[in-house]
Amino acid sequence: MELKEGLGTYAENTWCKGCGNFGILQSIKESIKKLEEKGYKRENFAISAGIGCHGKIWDYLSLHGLYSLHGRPTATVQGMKVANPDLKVIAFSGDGDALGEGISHTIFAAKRNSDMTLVLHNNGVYALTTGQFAPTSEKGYISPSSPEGNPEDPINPLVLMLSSNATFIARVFPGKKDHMVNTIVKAIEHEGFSFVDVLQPAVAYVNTWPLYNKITEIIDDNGDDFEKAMELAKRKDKLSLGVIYQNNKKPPFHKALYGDLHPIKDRLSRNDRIKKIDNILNSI
Ligand SMILES: Cc1ncc(C[n+]2csc(CCOP(=O)(O)OP(=O)(O)O)c2C)c(N)n1
Ligand code: SF4
Ligand SMILES: [Mg+2]
Repeated sequence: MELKEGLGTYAENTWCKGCGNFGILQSIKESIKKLEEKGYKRENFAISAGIGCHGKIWDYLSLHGLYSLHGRPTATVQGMKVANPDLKVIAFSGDGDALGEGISHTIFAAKRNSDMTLVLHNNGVYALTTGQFAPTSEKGYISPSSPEGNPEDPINPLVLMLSSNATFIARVFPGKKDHMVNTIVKAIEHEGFSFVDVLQPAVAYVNTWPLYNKITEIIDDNGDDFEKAMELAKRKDKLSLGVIYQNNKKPPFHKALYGDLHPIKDRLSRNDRIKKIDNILNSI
């Protein structure tokens, strides 16, 4: 596939006017450009996306990748990375996608420290399917599936990721774009699992722009202080933006699995593979 210079595509954009997804798309484009300036190659980025309004970002980015099933973009990019460790892989996932249908993939990618970035389009709603309450919807949220108000408490994605041993956890807001771009660059450069919780207004359902503009606060990067990270994740008076937690001591999954082997470059020839299999069979 030929990659477009400006990272955009010819696909018609069908997001609602004012949707926070526009800020995510723009921030990703700027982040990729910054990474290219640092020497990363465009052809070595690979992306996947789930199903939902967020998933359309796949159509709007001229990058290599594979459109996934609902809840499976994280599984998809992990496969890409394990097969080709040269890649920088990014999964775009909705709050329903990553914390509902695909929650086990999200937890296990963090647990095994897969070298990937998960961008969570956290709009607190199943947006594409007309606004049903999602895992991060506020209690009391009135929707087609909760006409009397959502009876459940929301999942806190940052607390979930800390408990799952994610090695990089950040929160960003498209209303603070330069900060968002710089944080996404840090997330993609992190060697291991990086989780970026994006506070994404879905204006068609709840216009959270004014609220997030008011209660978000940019913090200094926290580093690997786990207790402080939990405090920041649970804080309610303000929503902290920035790197909530980063731990560089754990090896990424593919290195723990096969060290410096490169499954593509170090691939055995057909004859060598047959010989190896013969040896195994003969030794039984
Ligand atoms: C296995 C499966 N279950 C349900 C659906 C229907 N479905 C498509 S999009 C969607 C909502 C997605 O919500 P979210 O992941 O939060 O993305 P958003 O639209 O909010 O960006 C659902 C339930 C589906 N496509 N596949
Ligand atoms: S329904 Fe919500 S998430 Fe989907 S495009 Fe419209 S504003 Fe954005
Ligand atoms: Mg959603």
